[in-house]
Formats: sequence, structure tokens, C-alpha cells
Amino acid sequence: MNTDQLRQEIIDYSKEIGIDKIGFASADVFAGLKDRLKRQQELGYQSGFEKGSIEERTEPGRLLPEAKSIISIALAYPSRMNDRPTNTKEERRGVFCRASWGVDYHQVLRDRLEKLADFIQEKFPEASTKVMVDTGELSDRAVAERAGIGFSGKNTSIITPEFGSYVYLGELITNVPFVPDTPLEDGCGSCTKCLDACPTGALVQGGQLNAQRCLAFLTQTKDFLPDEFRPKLGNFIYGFDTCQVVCPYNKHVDFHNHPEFEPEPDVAKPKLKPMLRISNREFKETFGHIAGSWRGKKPLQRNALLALGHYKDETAVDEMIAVMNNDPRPVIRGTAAWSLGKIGTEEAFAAIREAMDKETDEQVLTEMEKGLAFAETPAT
Ligand code: B12
Ligand code: SF4
Repeated sequence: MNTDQLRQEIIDYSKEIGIDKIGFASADVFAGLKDRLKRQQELGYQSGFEKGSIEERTEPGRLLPEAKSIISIALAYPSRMNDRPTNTKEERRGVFCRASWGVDYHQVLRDRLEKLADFIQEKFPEASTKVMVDTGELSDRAVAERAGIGFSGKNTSIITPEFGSYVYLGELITNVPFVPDTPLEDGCGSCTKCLDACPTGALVQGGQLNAQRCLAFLTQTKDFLPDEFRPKLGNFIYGFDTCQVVCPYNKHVDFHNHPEFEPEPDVAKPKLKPMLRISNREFKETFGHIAGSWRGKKPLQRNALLALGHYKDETAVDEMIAVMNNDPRPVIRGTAAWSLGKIGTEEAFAAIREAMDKETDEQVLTEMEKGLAFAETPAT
């Protein structure tokens, strides 16, 4: 079989197995990205979640010898939740970003890519393949951009004309030399909605993100959240969506093509109070299958405490006091104290004062002082 015929068969097969968009790119070195990554590294703008050296991230031949092409795939995910649970005053809820709704996308895309790899190998036994989704060395976005899946938006996301930016990306490197697709033209024009809406100024300029200031990143850190970001999270407990929500390309976009990505309302928008006392086993059972659990329960619990503070949820005060007094983790005790101060009831302040007598951790004590300071200047 010649490669043009195989290319068409791959496209046809991709539709059968539920791939929403597929594109072909050369496996040439990503020279522009290499300079970009060096610059980002020098500026300290990376998240630390990126895998591999700059060479591995930009030279596909280092990952698969004889690499000739990369096949990029995109699967659309929903932007709206059917059966949205109500967020009541008595039972406040947090929210996971849309990219963490339903079953962990790594599994789903890997499954599709492995099917593609098997298909290619069956038709073309001399083919070699390597599949990647998110955790591989390559930039999934740079690959998708080169393969004509979408253009690279000022919010740094790959935006497809069909599904907006609400797509997951993955790729397959192969030694088969396919004819490449053509990249799309930039579609942002003079729009700056995402730059204007980013609450932390993390989008330094169109297409450049300081990940250290990005709330999507900050929800995933395990230490105390720096003060300046605490009031900006709202009820997001994992990831952040504002730079996508404001994008005109996402306005009327809501695809429910894959049952796997349908959010379970009580998981994607969980009640906040029960998250404070969740056991490891319950955590695994409830959240273990979603992408947002990969950092464990601590960052989510810290963010849940901040969300309760954000809501000034007086019904949570007793449970938060118990957390402040008993949790073995300083980040959790300290964040509980800060959020209790933010809620600002007499009971909350009295509990902080009492806890200060027993607390020995310096950082937690500092958070307690910050919590008490809300008594002088109440949180707005
Ligand atoms: C690290 C990481 C993060 C970090 C840093 C994000 C970032 N913008 O760099 C944090 C934790 C903040 C993050 C957040 C999110 N992430 Co993330 N993340 C990654 C990861 C693992 C690596 C990204 C990376 O290397 N970044 C370094 C930058 C420099 O490169 P890049 O963005 O990959 O590539 C672009 C730029 O380099 C740019 N570029 C290159 N040269 C030049 C030169 C100039 C002058 C300019 C202007 C631009 C430019 O073009 C490239 C293509 O668009 C990828 C998976 C992967 N292996 O690629 C997922 C990935 C990018 N994340 C993804 C998602 C869904 C998200 C979130 C939407 C999740 C959420 N809701 O919270 C947010 C979006 C925030 C944002 N605006 O980026 C998807 C993106 C899908 C899409 N449609 O674009 C990916 C591809 C995962 C996947 N496989 O689906 N993420
Ligand atoms: S909001 Fe506007 S500038 Fe930002 S990515 Fe979307 S179209 Fe581009």
C-alpha cells in the first residue's frame, strides 16, 4: 500500500474510532519552539510540569529514530454541564475546570492513538510508532498547530474552527513519510479579550504565558497559595477556564461527542465541606478517575478551603475549625485559619486565637495572624 492510500485510510478509520479531528505534520525539528522554550526558561515562565530537555521537546527524532511524520489528533470536550447541580448557600460547591470533566482524557486519547498505531502497523508492517498525550516530551500544541488542527491563540491554546479550544490533543510519531497538512492562519486578529480577562496578568502578551502566575497552574501547587492569588480563584478547585470562556471562538461551542467526557455533576462540581474530611480511600474512589486528581488531595483541599472563604460560608466554620486544630498538614491548617478569618464570624476569630496558643509551625502561625487581621480590615 502506498502512503497516500494509507493516509486516507487513517483519516477514515479515525472517524470510526471517535477522533474528532486529525492532521499530519512533518517530524522536522521545531526550531521556533526551541528558541521559545529557551526564552521561557530564562524568564522563569515555565510551570515545571513540562517533561524532558529542550532538545527532546523539540526534536522528534530523539524520541523515535527515523521519525518522518507526526499525526496529531483532537477530541472535543463539553463546555456546558447538563444536570448542573445547584450551588446553595448551605451547600457550596467547587468546580473542576472543563478539561477535568469525565474520565481522565489521557486514558481516552491514548486508547484512540493506540488503535491508530495498531491500524498503521497492520497495514504497513515496517512502520514504527510512538504515541503521546500531555505527559510526553513533545509540545502537543506545536504539533497540532503544524498539522493544521487549529491556530495558536493569544491565550496560547490551540483553537479549532469547529470545536473552539475545548479540545484535548495527542499525537503519534512515526517513520512513515506522510504528506503534511497546511497550518491554519492566525484567527485572533485585533481581539485581546483573553489578555484583558486574565485576572493575574499571566498572559504577558499574545501567545506568551507566565505559567507561574497562571491560576490553572497555581491550583495544582502543593504549598501555600501566595496571598495575591487567593481572592482570584473563586470556586475553582482545579484548573482555570477564564481565558477560554471569554474567547469568541468558544461562545457557542458545546460538544458532547464522547460519553467518557460527560461530567458527573457531583464530581465535577463537588460539595466543598465534605472535601475537607475526605479519606484517601474515598478520594480515590470519587476522584481517582478524573484528570484533576493527579496531584493528590492536598491541593484540592487547600483550594476548597479558599473557596469556602471566598463564599464566606458560615455553615462551614465548625468544620474548618476542626481542620485548623487537627489536620497534620501545615498548608491545610494555615489555609483553614486564613479562610476562617476571611469568613470573619466571632466564633472563627475566637477559634484562631485559641489555636495560636497551641500551634508551633511558624508558617501556620503567620497564616493565623493574617486571618485575625481580617478583624481589623474585613475581607470584601
Ligand atoms: C505545562 C502545561 C501547562 C502549564 C503551562 C501552560 C502553557 N501555556 O505553557 C499550565 C499548568 C499553566 C497549563 C494550563 C492549562 N492547560 Co496545559 N499543558 C501543559 C503541557 C504539559 C506542556 C505545555 C508546554 O510545553 N508549554 C510551553 C509553551 C511555551 O509551549 P506550548 O504552549 O506547548 O506551544 C505553543 C507556544 O510555544 C507557541 N509558540 C512557539 N513559539 C512561539 C513564538 C512566539 C513569538 C509566540 C507568540 C508563540 C510561540 O506556539 C506553540 C503552539 O501553540 C501540555 C501538554 C504537552 N505535552 O504539550 C498541556 C496542554 C497545553 N494543556 C492543555 C490544557 C487543556 C490546559 C488548560 C486549558 C487546563 C485548564 N482549564 O486549567 C490550561 C490553559 C492555560 C493556558 N492558557 O495555557 C492542553 C491544551 C489543549 C489546547 N486546545 O490547546 C494540552 C495540550 C494538554 C493536552 N494534551 O490536551 N498547562
Ligand atoms: S480571546 Fe480573542 S485574542 Fe484570545 S485567543 Fe480568543 S480570539 Fe484570540
